[in-house]
Amino acid sequence: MARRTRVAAALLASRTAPGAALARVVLALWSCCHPAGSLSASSLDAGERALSLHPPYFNLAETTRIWATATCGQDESGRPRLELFCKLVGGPAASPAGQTIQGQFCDYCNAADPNKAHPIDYAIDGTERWWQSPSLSLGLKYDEVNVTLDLGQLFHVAYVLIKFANSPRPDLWVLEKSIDFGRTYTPWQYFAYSKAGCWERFRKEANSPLRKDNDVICTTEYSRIVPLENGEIVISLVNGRPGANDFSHSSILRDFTKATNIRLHFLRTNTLLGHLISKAQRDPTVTRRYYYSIKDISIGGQCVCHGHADVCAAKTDPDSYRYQCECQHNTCGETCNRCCPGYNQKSWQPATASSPNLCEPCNCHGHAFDCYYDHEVERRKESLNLNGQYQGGGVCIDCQHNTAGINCEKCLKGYYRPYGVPVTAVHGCIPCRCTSEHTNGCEEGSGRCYCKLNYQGKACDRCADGYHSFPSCYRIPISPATTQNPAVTSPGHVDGSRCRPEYFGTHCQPCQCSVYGSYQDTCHQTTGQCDCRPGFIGQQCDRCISTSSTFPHCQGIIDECDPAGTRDSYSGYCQCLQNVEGPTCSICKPLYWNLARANPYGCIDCQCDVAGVLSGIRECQQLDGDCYCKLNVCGGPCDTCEAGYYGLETKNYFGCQGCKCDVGGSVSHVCNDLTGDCQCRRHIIGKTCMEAEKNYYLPDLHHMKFEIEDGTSPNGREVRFGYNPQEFPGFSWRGYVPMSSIQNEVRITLSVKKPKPYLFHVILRYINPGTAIVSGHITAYQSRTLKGTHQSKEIFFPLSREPTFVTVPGKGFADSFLLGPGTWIFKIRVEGVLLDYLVLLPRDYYEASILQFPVVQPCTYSGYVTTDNCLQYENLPVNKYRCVFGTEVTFFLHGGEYQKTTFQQPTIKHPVMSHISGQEVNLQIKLKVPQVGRYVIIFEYVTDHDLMYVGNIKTESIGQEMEAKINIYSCKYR
Ligand SMILES: [Ca+2]
Ligand SMILES: [Ca+2]
Repeated sequence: MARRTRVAAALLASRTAPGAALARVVLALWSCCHPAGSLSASSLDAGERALSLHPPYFNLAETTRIWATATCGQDESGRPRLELFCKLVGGPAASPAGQTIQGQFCDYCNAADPNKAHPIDYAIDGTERWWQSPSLSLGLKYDEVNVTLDLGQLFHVAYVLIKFANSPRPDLWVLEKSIDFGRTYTPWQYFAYSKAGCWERFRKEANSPLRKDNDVICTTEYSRIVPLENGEIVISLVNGRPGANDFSHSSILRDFTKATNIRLHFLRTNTLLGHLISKAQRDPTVTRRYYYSIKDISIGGQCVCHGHADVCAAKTDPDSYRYQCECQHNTCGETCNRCCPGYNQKSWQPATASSPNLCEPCNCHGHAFDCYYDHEVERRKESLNLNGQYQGGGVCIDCQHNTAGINCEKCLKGYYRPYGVPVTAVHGCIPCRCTSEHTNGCEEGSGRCYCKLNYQGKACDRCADGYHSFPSCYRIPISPATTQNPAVTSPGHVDGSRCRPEYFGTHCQPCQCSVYGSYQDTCHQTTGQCDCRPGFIGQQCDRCISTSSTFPHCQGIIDECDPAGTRDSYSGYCQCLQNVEGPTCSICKPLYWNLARANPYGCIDCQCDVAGVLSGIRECQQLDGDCYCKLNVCGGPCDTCEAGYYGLETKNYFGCQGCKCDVGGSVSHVCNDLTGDCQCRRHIIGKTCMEAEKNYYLPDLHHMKFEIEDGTSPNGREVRFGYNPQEFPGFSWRGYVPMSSIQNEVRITLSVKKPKPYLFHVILRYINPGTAIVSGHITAYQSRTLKGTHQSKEIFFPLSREPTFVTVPGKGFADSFLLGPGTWIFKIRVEGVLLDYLVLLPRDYYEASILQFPVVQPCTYSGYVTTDNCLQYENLPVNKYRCVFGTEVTFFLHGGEYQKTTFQQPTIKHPVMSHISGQEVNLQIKLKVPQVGRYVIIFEYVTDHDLMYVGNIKTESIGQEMEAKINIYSCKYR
């Protein structure tokens, strides 16, 4: 394992950080020469908000659909036609493009000619082109023309701006709106040339002041004949009205401005001295000058979001609504016109300037996702809100987990919630332990069965008084003459003298302890006093101590309740948060730990790897969250095998197994922690590195073995040899050579394939069946000519009737033969032993020279693996602490820009690490802090730079920031 340098940066206290919070560590690396810049990791909400929200205004006409009932240059069915028209204004010089007829400037409309067409689209196209209606020369019916704009959805319209083109503004017309997508229209504003016109046509007083938010007025201002061209009409639907300054408060004005469609209903064209020249004369030289023309229509509006959205964005997949409110305040719907599912504790209302009218979540105690609002429930104060008050009318829908009730606060019939189990507990409602045919469910808290009329007993497994023959339990006929059936005793009696636990007194009356006020349903044997919870008194614990409280809600803070684990002490006993238990809510439930106020459920989940913990469940220590690891398992969550172990699996009850890597065949004793595969040396294979690769073999100590029976006598003949296993058990190859007076010398020819002279021990396998140590001589030589290579040694064969080995020479420390490459002859002279084979043992096998090589140089980091002998330093293991790997870094900034993190493995001995280069690099790391406390942050890195860098560290937890610096030294060694 190559060395990665670590820097212990700074002591960082996260005292205020809540235990389970995700602390964000922001690591910024700067070159030493750069001043530390500022680093902002979060943008917080800016200041105060208005209570009602409004999306911005925009020009609705840009995206609207538009059509007109008649258009110049096309007939009723839309076919092109040539139409002559003249302008009311000007003389010959007015426009060079047209022609002059009797002193008038005239031109043609033609839908087929792009230069002469005036389709209605030109009214909203943003250019100088214009829409034009047919002139009255084609018929007086063209006095009345409609231009309709379909906004596509409901908007608030604040103003309408119309620019006319080559004709004057209309004499008489109505601006109309629809809020039902064009089915019906109502007038928005009337326009007439004269006050008389207002009255005669619309029964409206002209130019009357705006008194009400929904006044529909008649205006004469915009019907004057001048200007003859390019006149404008500005219609404000909000300004000047009483509610204009407080739009969100005036529902009347809000409704008045709503529209899905807008219609310009033109009734009469303006005429030059119109009262003098009668249209009815049908003089075309006059009437071809009368028509409508519009250059541009703008509509200022905003989405209708009922004050619950300040953004209204275009949708990508348009259906009915193209712009969608981004609803806030827990509202939903295209116009934020209803509360979101689960938020119906109060009735929906639009937001106003003084109140956002938030939709409140229902309190279903975690047992339902949705609810509806019921006015009657609110009136009767039956629905509990999240603050524990009976306010609002939310009724939970589809209570889960065998719960029922308006707030899913009760158990279904046939289920009960034992004492002390909080109402939020997921599996709080458990089945009644009662036989269903004799009972009507059971009591909340105690689970005591409610017996049917003719049954009694804790499990309703006996007949009630006056009934007999369980399980039928027939009624005993009442007869004053007979005594009580002796089989039926008093229900509370046990063997006639003592009462059962739930009964008391001489007559064994039932205790009748209150479910709400008492701990259990047993009472004092003689007094009948039940065991009351704090805040409750009375024999049956059915009254409150405090006179200001009403039973069963005996309020009052109970001192003993642990504030970190208590949701409420409302009913006079400690009501624990979801993951807390105990009479004072001071203990985390099994599988949870770290009781702290900051935890919404009191305690947080144990983070244990099920495969690595002893019990097989995620149980951890209450205070530090440490899991109970199996043997040879480490890491805080018990998710890692210790080095040298593998196989973290649930079924491995005894933890990780040892790697079993062969000492000789593997590189190290550490194996893959999942598969157990060891890292083998060259040409070695197998899970534990014990097999040779194909075409290789594993040499044993005797792999340079030479059989004596293959040798020759001094005269070059083959030796005589024996092969009797009784004489030489387990002989090798063909047999063994008995050395005797008649055969006292044998010569073995062998070849040494070492590249240079090498030291060998010589070992012989033999049996000495005699009665004394036998001595002999062994001589090695290459040929008779090379005298200098002669090496002769005395050899002793101790007594041995079993095959055994002797190393030459056999006394004291072994001496060696120096054998160079080539053919060698070994001459053995001895009498009285049986020889099996000879072994040459190279010195590597007995000297372990590599172990004698003194290594003092630390290995340097060079970006590649060197085979030089160097000493590798390793860091102390820290893998049992929380860590974030470089590969988990979310992103980093480079020169202020987001960049994708790149990964690199510096050498194969390094892990994959996050690669950082350049200056002013920001790295953002999210680290899970197990609990509140003081921590040291350690960074592990590799660098091939010789400079020292300074990094700024900023840690950020909820609302808390801390800063520190680290020095990133050059890291030459690995
Ligand atoms: Ca235009
Ligand atoms: Ca042999």
